[in-house]
Amino acid sequence: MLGCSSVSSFAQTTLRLWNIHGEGYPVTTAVNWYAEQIAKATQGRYQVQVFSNASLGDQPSAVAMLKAGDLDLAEFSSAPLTEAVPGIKVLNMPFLFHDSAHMFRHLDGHLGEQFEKDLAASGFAVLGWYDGGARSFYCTSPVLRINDLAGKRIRVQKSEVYTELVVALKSTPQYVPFKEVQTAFQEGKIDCAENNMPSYESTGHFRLAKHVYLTDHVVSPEALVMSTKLWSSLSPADRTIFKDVGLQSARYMRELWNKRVAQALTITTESGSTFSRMNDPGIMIRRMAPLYNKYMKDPATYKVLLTIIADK
Ligand code: GTR
Repeated sequence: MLGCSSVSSFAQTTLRLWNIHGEGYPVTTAVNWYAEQIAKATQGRYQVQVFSNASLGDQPSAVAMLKAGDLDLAEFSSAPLTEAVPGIKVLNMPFLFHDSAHMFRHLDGHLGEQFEKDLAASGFAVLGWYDGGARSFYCTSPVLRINDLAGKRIRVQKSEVYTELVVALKSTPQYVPFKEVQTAFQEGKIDCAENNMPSYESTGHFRLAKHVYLTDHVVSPEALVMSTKLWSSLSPADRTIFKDVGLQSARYMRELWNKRVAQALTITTESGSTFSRMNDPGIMIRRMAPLYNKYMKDPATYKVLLTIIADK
């Protein structure tokens, strides 16, 4: 947080917001909107400076910086957050949420409140849940069935659940920062990656890995968060402003997201990507048994898992 005295009668504080995506991506548009609205709602007392494109470092280091209070705000996906907060690990579980609507029914309700408490206790005050969509695999060679993924080097985020998921498919997980995946494809260091369609398109990965295997294996959220260090220094009135505007930005992001998914499919199809849908999800779900067994036994996750499974 940079405190600067302004020439006017009130103090102005500049906050730094970290974001991984580039201009035009739904997350970026929503956090830019957030910055503008915060300036308006606080009559300029707070200015949010948005650093997009991971210009302040990759996502795992930004998570550590925010936790330490060296960053004020950020938009993170659930994978690096779950590394910092084991209580929310189920948010990356394969085939848990059917789709974003199912996920938000839980996140906008009691479970969301519980996740927010867990996150706050670890240094992250949630201002809004954004959509991370449904993730699928994409590869440099055709994938028509699950067994075609076996033996492939698959780029994943550095996260326990994603690692286990790929190992359960008999593939080799490769940790590559998001911004380096393109180079890893170009240099032949990976055969596949997995992501949602807007990221597949916005990163240009679709030009290098044309074969999409539509599995929707993880439907997960992202979150706009503030460091709890900053949150606890705010007045109750300012907390209300930061949270209310955060919730509005999340609604805005979710609308933009749905449009962007459709747009990404059109762009990648027109450029020659091929899509094959997994015919029998049951086969992949059965492969995930080691993960379900593990997290059903883990005291940090089993209650939440049961709650979601009971309300499918
Ligand atoms: C994207 C997500 C990013 C990052 C990326 C990745 O979908 O929005 O925050 O997590 O995936 O795979 O590294």
